Amino acid sequence: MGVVNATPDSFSDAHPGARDAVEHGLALLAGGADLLDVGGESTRPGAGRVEQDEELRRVVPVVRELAAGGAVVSVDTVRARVAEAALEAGARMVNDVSGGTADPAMLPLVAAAGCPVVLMHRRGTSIDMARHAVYDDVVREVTDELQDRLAAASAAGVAEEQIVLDPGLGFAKTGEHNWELLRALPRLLALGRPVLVGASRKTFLGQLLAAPDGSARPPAGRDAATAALTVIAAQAGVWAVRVHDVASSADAVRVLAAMRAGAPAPVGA
Ligand code: PMM
Repeated sequence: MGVVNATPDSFSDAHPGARDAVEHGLALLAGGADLLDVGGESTRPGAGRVEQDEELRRVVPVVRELAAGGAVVSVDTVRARVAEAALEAGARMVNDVSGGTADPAMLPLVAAAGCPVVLMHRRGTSIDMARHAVYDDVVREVTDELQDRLAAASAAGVAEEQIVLDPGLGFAKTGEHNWELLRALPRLLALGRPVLVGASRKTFLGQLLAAPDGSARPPAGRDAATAALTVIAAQAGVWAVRVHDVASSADAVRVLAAMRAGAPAPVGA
């Protein structure tokens, strides 16, 4: 899943104009993306809300053009109205980082549309999530809370087979919480639903790759580490990874697929 941020303020990879965002989406498809995730509201820690009309203005034209060109598009939004407009414009999936908690109309909308939905785990909102990063047992609590979201979606009429779960790396999680969740991917998969992982260029990778003076590696220098996590996620059996640099992760997945297939080395190699 390639990230298309139609936002002026994402922590990495902002594409403020519709033309710019569409071109970026096309480049991600050329790099091997199966799916494009278009979002108009930054979720970086501390980010304020964008007005609904502004989010619609950013997202809908980009979804429409990419979908018209044949791309499979998901819309990254917590607003039912934005999800609805994006589905009308050709999106086929909704990616809700609030897991259906931010807007009471979201789960009923998804149920009525009959489309797949990503329910991501988070606590609090972008404004206050840092202070919610407190767990006794992060894996058990995230797993339990995802199970609750699954139950809420089912109760709202969403077919279980349409639901994808996501541990929400970095959303009310410290770096250590993220690593614990990544080590526990089999436990998330044991919930019985496909799992999406979004580790791409996130702060915990910047911290892992910090310079000797302790300063975090900037986002653009985190793609090799992201691709390493793509291998680990794919090996564990996750359904998709949400990444900024699609080409490196697509290559990584191909390597894993070749290993699994026992593919012979090319002649002359
Ligand atoms: N991360 C971001 C935004 N949307 N959606 C899902 N399902 N999972 C994620 O981990 C996730 C997401 C934040 O990253 P960005 O600012 O690069 O979009």
